[in-house]
Amino acid sequence: MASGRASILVNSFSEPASEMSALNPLTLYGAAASGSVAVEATLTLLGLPYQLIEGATWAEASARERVAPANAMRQIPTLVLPGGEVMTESAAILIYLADLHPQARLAPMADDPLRRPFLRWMLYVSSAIYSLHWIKPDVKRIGAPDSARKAVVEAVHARIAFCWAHMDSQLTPGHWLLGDELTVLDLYVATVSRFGPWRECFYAAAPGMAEVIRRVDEEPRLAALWRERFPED
Ligand SMILES: N[C@@H](CCC(=O)N[C@@H](CS)C(=O)NCC(=O)O)C(=O)O
Repeated sequence: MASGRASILVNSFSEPASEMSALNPLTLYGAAASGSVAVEATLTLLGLPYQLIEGATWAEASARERVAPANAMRQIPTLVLPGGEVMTESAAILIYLADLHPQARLAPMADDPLRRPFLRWMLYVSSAIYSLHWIKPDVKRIGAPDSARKAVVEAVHARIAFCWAHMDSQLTPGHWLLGDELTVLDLYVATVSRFGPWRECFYAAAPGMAEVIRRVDEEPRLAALWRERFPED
């Protein structure tokens, strides 16, 4: 993950879906090269405007303080709904947004057999892979001394590679990860697979998913967003 700007931006990747949402937009605490980009990609595909409060929480104390009133975990993505309710947890936010807009077909519905692998892998990416990244900014978080930093980060990266390989062995992608429809799982994997140990390791660990995720990168509705939000790739 890269360091981000501390500024307030209004998304320019999508047109307002309705006058109501334009007047009362969502507020998203996020940062370039972070998990919020999956949420930004979803909001872009849904055409929902949002106010983005930028800040690289893993790198800047000021960014952590900025999000703290909304999310005491001091993490992003943190989404504030128009009525003021706060949502955290990237997988939950993505599933919620997709379910709320079924016409966009960004998630299989509850009675679709694909709903099971959809939920399984959404929660897996969150719990088995994304959560491991919390260790890396400061290995003392798990009680390891700074002198062990290199070994701890290597072990985390090895575990992440193992987890991608396991997922790859269990999925048979179609045009997209779950078949014919692009879902928020594609956006989630395209985002989290860009965190260290970076895409090269993901491609090596998960050759079956690699082709699909390259396709997600090239999705025309998202190309500008990916370019702006993962500028170092
Ligand atoms: N379980 C959370 C994890 C979110 C998370 O780890 N976010 C990172 C940025 S990508 C963060 O804010 N880290 C702050 C820190 O390391 O203190 C989710 O899935 O949304």
